[in-house]
Amino acid sequence: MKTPVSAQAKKLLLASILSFGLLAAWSGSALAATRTVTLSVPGMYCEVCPITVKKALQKVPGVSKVNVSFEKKEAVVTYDDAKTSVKALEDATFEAGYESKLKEEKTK
Ligand SMILES: [Cu+2]
Repeated sequence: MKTPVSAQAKKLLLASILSFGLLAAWSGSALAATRTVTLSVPGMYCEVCPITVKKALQKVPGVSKVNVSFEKKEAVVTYDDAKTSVKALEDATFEAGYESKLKEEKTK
């Protein structure tokens, strides 16, 4: 009528793995505050468009860097993901008259 030691040890091990996993997930999201994404902006048709798109993106709170390429029809945006989101960036270009869509994300 006694609990085998190995069963208790297994429980302990499982508990520590679980809490470590949670901690890793939590600190991971807390550290990934700065993100750089590439938005595809297919609607830019002349050389003034990128300026309009750039201004719209720079107005979004949390955005630290914007690079718009007319040739590539894309915008590379660096932002603080605690303050804004890809959705907010897409909305900002949309309000300026240009639809945009997430192309790729680099985690730095
Ligand atoms: Cu234009």
